[in-house]
Amino acid sequence: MIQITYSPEVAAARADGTPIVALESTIITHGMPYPQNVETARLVESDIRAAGAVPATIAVMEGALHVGLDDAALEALAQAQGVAKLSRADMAVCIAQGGTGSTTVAATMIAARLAGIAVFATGGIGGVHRGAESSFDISADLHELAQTPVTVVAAGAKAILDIDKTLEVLETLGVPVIAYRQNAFPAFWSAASHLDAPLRLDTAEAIAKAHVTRAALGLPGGQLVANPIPATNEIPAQDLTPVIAAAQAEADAQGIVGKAVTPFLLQRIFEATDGRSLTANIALVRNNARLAAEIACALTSQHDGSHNK
Ligand code: PSU
Ligand code: MN
Repeated sequence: MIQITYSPEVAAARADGTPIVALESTIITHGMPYPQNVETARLVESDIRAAGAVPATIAVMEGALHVGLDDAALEALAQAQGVAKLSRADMAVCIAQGGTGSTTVAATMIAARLAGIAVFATGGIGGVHRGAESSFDISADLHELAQTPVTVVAAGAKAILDIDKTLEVLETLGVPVIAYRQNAFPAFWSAASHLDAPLRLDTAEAIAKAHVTRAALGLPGGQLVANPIPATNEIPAQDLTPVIAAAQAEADAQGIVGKAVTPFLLQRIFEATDGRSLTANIALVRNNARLAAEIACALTSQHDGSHNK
């Protein structure tokens, strides 16, 4: 088994059974500009602590798989240039070569499972890109949800994606897609997309129970909890539609492909909305962190309950 470097805070939580929430680091290195990236990372961590859980931000640093980063490591990652963006395919090579990389949703799920962490908060998962019928660009995040038993709290899929196709692929892969307290599947910067999520649950306890039940059925894979951005922070879909279309057209014209697509689109949308997209992104990640902490706490109390029986 791979050796994991735990932060003192996460090591203590593991020892005394405090609920833990995993956090990814690609959102820091590729999803937001400096210094808002590190400020957001700190806020998200304190939101999780305030909700009674411990945050575990995950990254590979000089060949070591870190679960829980101290403030100096967060700052270094946030300022670093050219950090590798690690998914399922490249994590092992990075570690074996002694490299440094931030973890996407897929790689963070892999690390969380190794560390025994059941719940993970992010902004939005990767999905099926627009034009996937010719580009074949489908995020490895979707397949990870089908095979790694972690409950991922996200504000749906990023609106830059093809949401219809993303939901179809999740259905094919057998991933439970659970909207929180509404019927509509959220669209990242907007609380609702044009589609309903296949499932809906209204409490953290119900989500925790579904997580445990899925494992009890012997099913591999996790759950996607789709938590809408708070109404006060959302950007109406009609404001974003032309911005996203223009960003996508630019990406196509410049021949942007592969891992570079999502960071390119997020940066262009940030510029075109005068930073409004970033303000919304920060609000939705914090909202997801709070719900993830509640789910982690509910999972811990359900386990404690079953031990007492
Ligand atoms: N959520 C955000 N911003 C991000 C991401 C998620 O609010 O930048 C990252 C996640 O790491 C996710 C990745 O796994 O975008 C998707 O990349 P791709 O489309 O290349 O699979
Ligand atoms: Mn991709």
